[in-house]
Amino acid sequence: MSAQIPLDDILAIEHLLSEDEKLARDTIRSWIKERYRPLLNQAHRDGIFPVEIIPEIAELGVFGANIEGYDCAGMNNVSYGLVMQELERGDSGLRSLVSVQGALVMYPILTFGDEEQRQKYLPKLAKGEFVGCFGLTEPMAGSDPGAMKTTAKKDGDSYVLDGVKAWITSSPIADIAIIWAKCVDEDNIIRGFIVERDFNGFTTPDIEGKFSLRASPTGEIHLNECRVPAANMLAASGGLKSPLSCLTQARYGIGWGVTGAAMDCYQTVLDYGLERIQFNQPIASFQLYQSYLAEMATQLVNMQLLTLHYGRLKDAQALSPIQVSMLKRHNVAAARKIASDARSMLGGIGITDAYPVMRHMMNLESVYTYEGTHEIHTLALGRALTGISAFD
Ligand code: TGC
Ligand code: FAD
Repeated sequence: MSAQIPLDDILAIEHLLSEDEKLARDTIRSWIKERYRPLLNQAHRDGIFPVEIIPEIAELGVFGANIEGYDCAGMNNVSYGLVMQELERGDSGLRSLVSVQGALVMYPILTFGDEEQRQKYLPKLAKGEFVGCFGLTEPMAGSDPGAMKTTAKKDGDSYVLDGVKAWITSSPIADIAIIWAKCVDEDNIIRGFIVERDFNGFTTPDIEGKFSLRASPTGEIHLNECRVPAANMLAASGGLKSPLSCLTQARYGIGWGVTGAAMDCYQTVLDYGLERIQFNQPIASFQLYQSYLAEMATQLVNMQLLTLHYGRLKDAQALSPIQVSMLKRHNVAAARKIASDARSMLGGIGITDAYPVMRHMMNLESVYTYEGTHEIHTLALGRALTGISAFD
């Protein structure tokens, strides 16, 4: 038997990270192992998110972790990415909660809101006293959000919102929602609104029957003549570009997050293959099993190189939306393949929750679809490379 080389040593990642970055990663990794993993299988079986743990998640400083001020941790974007990686090493549903809160709720309030709105909402969101959600998708407007039907009509000091949002992460437990609507009095320009749970005409029915992201609440949002104070409009938002720029923040975190899920699948099948005996030898001794592991390790190193390089670019404020499209598209597809191969490498037991792999595999089906499907990112890249839009 020759010496085993840990995956981390192939990239030599430890040499590329600062002490603060390693601390952020290791803190979340331990918390997931000690606190979240023990809750996870039951939560997944029951199809619920364990909301009682939200204050503890907030204590870790992960909500809006890359935002400065407003009780946020003010991490750099590599630390933030490593946090996402470790959360999703646990479960994509947990990473979804955290990335929606930070990138899709806190980011638009910070970027498009006024100081009063920031002071009112951001510290509460950072401390987990409020949970937020992001309503862009509609039943008839998924990949093409510009086709949304939700409207906002000015009426005195309020806007009246009407419409239905579909597939909204955290909506069933949310205290506030960022709703994107067409302002009918302003030539249908798209603007964001902060809608609070107790505003009349706001309801959030659950979506039932999910096989994926079972430990994450997903619902609709119904806006039925929902009256929202004009002061809750995000006045600096305007046009489809505003919600799309939030998606760029969330997609960046997803690129890191799925790397964690894939690492968990790889480590599981590496350990399993060394223990599991068939034909009188560990299955990891067979060339076909080693071929799978070699491919996974290569993909994981590629994924980490992309995240780290783009993380450093983001910290230098030099990361573009199209680079983020490439990151999301590449890393999610790679993670999905790793999870699927890992499932097969576990044999029959791989279809149960004795191992985390099938849960990751099912979760990654959602991640492949949300935040821009794989095909939409293919076309976004195709448009950027050729200068020809396939959408028009
Ligand atoms: P298009 O003409 O391309 O763009 C309109 C304006 O927006 C700008 N833009 C972006 N800005 C920042 N970031 C991006 N990623 C951007 N993409 C485009 C663009 O420059 C333009 O600006 P301007 O100044 O010229 O007006 O718009 P289009 O209608 O052709 O659509 C393009 C397309 C299809 C790529 C886009 O609409 C798209 O990304 N579709 C996918 C929709 C999507 O990703 N939905 C996600 C919903 S949220 C979600 O899934 C949360 S899951 C959360 C979780 O649980 O983690
Ligand atoms: P469609 O747009 O109808 O696409 C169906 C298929 O057609 C896909 O394979 C797609 O790639 C393909 N397709 C569409 N257009 C083209 C084209 N031009 N060329 C080639 N193929 C094309 N949304 C939110 O706003 N907030 C959330 O918090 C949120 N959370 C989600 C959580 C989960 C678990 C899921 C599953 C979704 C969530 N979404 C959320 C919605 C998500 O962003 C959409 O599902 C996604 O954008 C795709 O839209 P759609 O489901 O309507 O599919």
